[in-house]
Amino acid sequence: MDCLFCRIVRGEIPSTKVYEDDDLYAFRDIDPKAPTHILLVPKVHHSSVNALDESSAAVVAKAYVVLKQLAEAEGIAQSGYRIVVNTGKDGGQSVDHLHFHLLGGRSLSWPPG
Ligand code: D5M
Repeated sequence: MDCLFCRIVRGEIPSTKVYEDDDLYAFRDIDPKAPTHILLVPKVHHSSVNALDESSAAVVAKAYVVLKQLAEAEGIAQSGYRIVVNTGKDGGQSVDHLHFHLLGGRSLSWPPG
């Protein structure tokens, strides 16, 4: 597949890996928007939240546990952080492979633009 994040997961495109297991892969965002900006992706390709169904529920639940562990490892669990899943054009999604942004290390404003 030509998907950018599938290629990163396969190691065909370099990334700064911070976590990997059988189901998930995490790496640092190439254009960080906060001191911590990690992308966590399921290894199985889902184009977006819109492509999820009951069969993908387990990996999504696991993703949140891993995101919490990554926040702890980054030292931002206590100060706080944000998990973002941009979906579709209006949601600001630019890569069509489901990914969770983990953002922290500074105070994040709300609402988003
Ligand atoms: O987020 C897509 C994110 O993917 C965006 O924050 C940039 C990041 N990105 C794009 N290419 C790379 C590579 N090669 N390495 C690391 N990070 C990358 P979205 O929510 O789809 O806008």
